Amino acid sequence: MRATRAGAELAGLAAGAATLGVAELLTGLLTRVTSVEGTPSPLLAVADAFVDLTPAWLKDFAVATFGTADKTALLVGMGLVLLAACAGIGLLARRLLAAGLVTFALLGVVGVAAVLSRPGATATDVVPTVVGVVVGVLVLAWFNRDVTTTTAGVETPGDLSRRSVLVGAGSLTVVGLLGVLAGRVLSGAGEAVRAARDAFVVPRVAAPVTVPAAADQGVPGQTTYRTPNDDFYRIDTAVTVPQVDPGTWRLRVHGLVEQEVEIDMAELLAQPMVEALVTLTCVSNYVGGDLAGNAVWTGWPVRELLARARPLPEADMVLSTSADGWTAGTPLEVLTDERNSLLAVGMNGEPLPEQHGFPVRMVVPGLYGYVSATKWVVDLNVTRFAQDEGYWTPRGWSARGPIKTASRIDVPRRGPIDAGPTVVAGVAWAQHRGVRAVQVRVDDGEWQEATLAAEPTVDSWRMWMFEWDADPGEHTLTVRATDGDGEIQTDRLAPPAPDGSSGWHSRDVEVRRRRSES
Ligand SMILES: Nc1nc2c(c(=O)[nH]1)N[C@H]1C(S)=C(S)[C@@H](COP(=O)(O)O)O[C@H]1N2
Ligand SMILES: [Mo]
Repeated sequence: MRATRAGAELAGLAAGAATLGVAELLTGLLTRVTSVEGTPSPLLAVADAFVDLTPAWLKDFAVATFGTADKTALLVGMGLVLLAACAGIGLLARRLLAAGLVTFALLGVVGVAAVLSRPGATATDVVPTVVGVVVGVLVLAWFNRDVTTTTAGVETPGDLSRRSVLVGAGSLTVVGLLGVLAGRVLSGAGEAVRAARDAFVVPRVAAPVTVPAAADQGVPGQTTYRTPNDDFYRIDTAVTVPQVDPGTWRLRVHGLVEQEVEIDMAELLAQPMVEALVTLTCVSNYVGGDLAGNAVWTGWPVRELLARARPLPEADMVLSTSADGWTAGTPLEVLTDERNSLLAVGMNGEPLPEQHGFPVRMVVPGLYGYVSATKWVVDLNVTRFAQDEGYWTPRGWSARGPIKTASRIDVPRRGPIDAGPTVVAGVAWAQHRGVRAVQVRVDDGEWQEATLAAEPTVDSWRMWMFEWDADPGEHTLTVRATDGDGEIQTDRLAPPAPDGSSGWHSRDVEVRRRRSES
């Protein structure tokens, strides 16, 4: 009896699900028993490895298309590819069992390679995946056991057998997926660190930041000066949030230094901490995009730590590394000058949210996040740009990433709006230079000055508003900012890669005649 098409596909799925179920369950058990976080689950390892191999244009596309949901999109996409692959292998196995089994095993090799590619992975980490693949191969062979024995072409009255293949493979698929779930739960993913974060107390500082009310203009729909943690954009390469226990966290400073230094959490928290307002911006932000956020950060200036290590004169870069192996290359000068470059432990008065780098991240005013804002930071290598490069540089992004002056119209949205007095409002940024002026232009008219909100620091963005007496019809509003050095934002259009988008943001608005006038 040969399985039906559906039966063959389902057998492939059952093999795949059995592999994942066994591998994830074993991973969860191992993690629970050894209580070592971070035995990479094969599924997530493949996702992580995929992210690392992603070319710049694809990353750019993913962020542009899915924004902060890029990780969900990746996992869903991976799931679909895996489904199709397993179903295909099931069909192949029905025709040519050996070919199906070998292809399945090759898929397993990809999983093993992905697990091994994770930073800090050891040989034993691959055990769950290998066992899972073996189980999957056996499952596939078992469902196809008849194929080889019935070459004589004797059709058995196969209805029952066919149904039993469907039922068997279907149930095994469900059991496998339950195994994946159980594995994730068993691994206790995140419990310990969640508890540590709940217990974490953000240190008090001598001079707390107070945000003046005048930093906001309160126009409905306009960005708020401070971004609540829950609304703060998130960008990183981590498919699962790295779990870093503050109790075992250490930060090492080494490389071109006179004195290697290592500090732990107790020592970090004993340092005089400061608070600073800093607006972070992602280099992937398009003109008019929302990959920027402003918070009060609590931390210890990086320059104090670097001063202890005493960088050698030839050093010009600090390569910071996160717990998951991601790196950023930051000019040494920016970390040692007077600006508030911080080893931050607090975000808007709370411990850093796990997604934003708990327990410690870097925050550097004036530079895009990809060259400075290392979350879950554990290592600072004092080095040279000529010698080392951060994660994104070999992937097509510039080694240096100063933030370009930008301005954005938040309201009005597309419209239609009523004719008459209308408030146009938004935000502008030129971190560490400040925003001196914002101008708005209606259609091809003159540039007109917008009203600026207070600017508590040049390291954060600045709100602006403009009163517009809107005439009926189609109009285009355009905005541009002038930075603290008097430099007008360029109108030269550039995409995010390689060093940040530029160009003026404009918005088409349809204005309709007021009812009373019509
Ligand atoms: N460990 C780690 N840190 C990272 C990244 C990353 O991928 N991994 N991405 C950087 C980028 S590109 C940006 S824009 C900022 C975003 O910080 P946020 O997610 O807290 O907004 O984090 C930076 N720090
Ligand atoms: Mo970014």
